Amino acid sequence: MNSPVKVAVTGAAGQIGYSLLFRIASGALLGPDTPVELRLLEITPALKALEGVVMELDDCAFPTLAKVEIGDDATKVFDGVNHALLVGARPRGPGMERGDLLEANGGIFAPQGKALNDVAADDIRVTVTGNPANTNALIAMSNAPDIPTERFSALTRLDHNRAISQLAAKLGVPVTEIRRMTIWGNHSATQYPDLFHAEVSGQNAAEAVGDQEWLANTFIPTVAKRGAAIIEARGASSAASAASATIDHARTWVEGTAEGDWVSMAVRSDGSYGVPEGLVSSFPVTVKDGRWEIVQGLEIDEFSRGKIDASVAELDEERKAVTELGLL
Ligand code: NAX
Repeated sequence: MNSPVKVAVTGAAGQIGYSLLFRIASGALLGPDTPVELRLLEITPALKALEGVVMELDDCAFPTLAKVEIGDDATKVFDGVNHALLVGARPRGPGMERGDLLEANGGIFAPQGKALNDVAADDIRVTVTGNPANTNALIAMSNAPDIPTERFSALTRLDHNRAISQLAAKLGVPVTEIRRMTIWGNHSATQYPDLFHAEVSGQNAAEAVGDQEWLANTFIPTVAKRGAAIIEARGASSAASAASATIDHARTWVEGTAEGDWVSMAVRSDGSYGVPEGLVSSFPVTVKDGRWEIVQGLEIDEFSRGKIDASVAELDEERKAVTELGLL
């Protein structure tokens, strides 16, 4: 057995946490040979509920779960952590404007970024799931000047997985036949799931579909509005699938992408594909030896350009708003 890896999860007593913690503890993130030490952060009123979740974790007797620590102080909980999965966030309440939402989340992600900066391990990797995920990641990154910016990312893997699943269902093929899916832009309804560079059994996906009408008017909105459809059906937002995607994202970051394939991650833009530098935007990335790289050289046609630009414009507005709020 290797020595334990410390994985922090915030919002650990929430819905996503209830699925995520058990998957991590059972080895789904780091494999059967790597023990995990869970560091769970919650707000004070949720600590009692979190104690109950920890009792259940104990009751699973997971061979890979070395230790669990909980608390409401980020500086203690993040001490020495190797992975930080930032799930806890402030949801939009009744009458809340977007600016209020960004401000409330700034109050969470700025101090968490500072705490990570001060106490996390040198190899820290940060994945932001809590919404608005891209801009929350930007806030955390900006408040952690000593952590390399490439160690911050936001989750668009759930959108990526949804896109793969919708395409596989349309073509009647297993999901394993689909490669090179890309989500561009923001994890929001403006995101752009791109079939022009995806492949199905080695064939271009847009050509395999052969139906621009379906692509533009069914596929894209179905993927982009899937979160709302789940709320409508389940009466609660996606939780198990979001936890699963969070694990996929963090695991790919450790293990790398398969040869010839890529995944979607929201990472700091270096200006690639005309996305303004510094925005945390979703791109196609390959990962090797724990480092991601934006896939270069994809041809972007007019249709895709318009969709990417619209989502990136939203990110740019969010950045302006949090800059004005003094959160960066
Ligand atoms: P819940 O409301 O069930 O849980 C959130 C938890 O975070 C609560 O227990 C709360 O006490 C805790 N929390 C709040 N502020 C905190 C702080 N400062 N420090 C630590 N914990 C804090 O939400 P859940 O359904 O688990 O969703 C969590 C977040 O994921 C939400 O922001 C949600 O919008 C976002 N999602 C992101 C997705 C993605 O693909 N990026 C998809 C699923 C999900 O919608």
